[in-house]
Amino acid sequence: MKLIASYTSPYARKVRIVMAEKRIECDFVAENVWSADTRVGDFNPLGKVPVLLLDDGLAIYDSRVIAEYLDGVTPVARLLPDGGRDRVQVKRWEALGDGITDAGIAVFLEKKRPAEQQSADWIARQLGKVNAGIAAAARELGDRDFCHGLSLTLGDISLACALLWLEFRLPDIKWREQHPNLRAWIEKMEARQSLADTVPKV
Ligand SMILES: N[C@@H](CCC(=O)N[C@@H](CS)C(=O)NCC(=O)O)C(=O)O
Repeated sequence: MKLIASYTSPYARKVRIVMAEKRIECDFVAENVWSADTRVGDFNPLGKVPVLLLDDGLAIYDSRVIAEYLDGVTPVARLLPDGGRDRVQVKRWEALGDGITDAGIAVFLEKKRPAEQQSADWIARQLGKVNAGIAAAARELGDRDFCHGLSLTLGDISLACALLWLEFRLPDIKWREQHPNLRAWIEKMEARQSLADTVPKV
């Protein structure tokens, strides 16, 4: 099994944390999707990472599908409840985390365009989603240790990857200062070996 990914992708980090928590061994294949000679399209027609390449040749994308697949590979450290409303609630947290990341990446990419081509309206629209998403996460988390239930789930992993990617790429968004409960929660998350081992590197 190979994970085709980059060391900076927040979606790939989600998958790497899932693997670490569940003690799943996997080869890492570094891929720069922005380089002209990227081969990522051979595995994912959407040209995005992460992609999980199984030993039988099946290429799985995107990160949510990969995470769900991995959670079923071993019962160690289950990250998704079996079904029902609990599973939906964890997937909803995952959607919130991923959605914050999606909007943050839209801002980051727009800001990389030449200044005269950038749209201030587009940036403001996407920043609105980032800030509303963070506020909702803070409100719904409250003082709990985990997004849902009494143990780590995919919801916590997705939200942590989103917030830590924002801090890495869009440090003007001061979510730690604005939301002390998110700060307390992320400090506990960052103490996990799986997060320490997957800090983005350029
Ligand atoms: N929804 C996808 C998003 C994946 C994604 O957008 N990955 C970025 C890297 S962080 C990418 O490969 N972008 C290349 C592109 O959009 O062309 C997932 O969860 O895996």
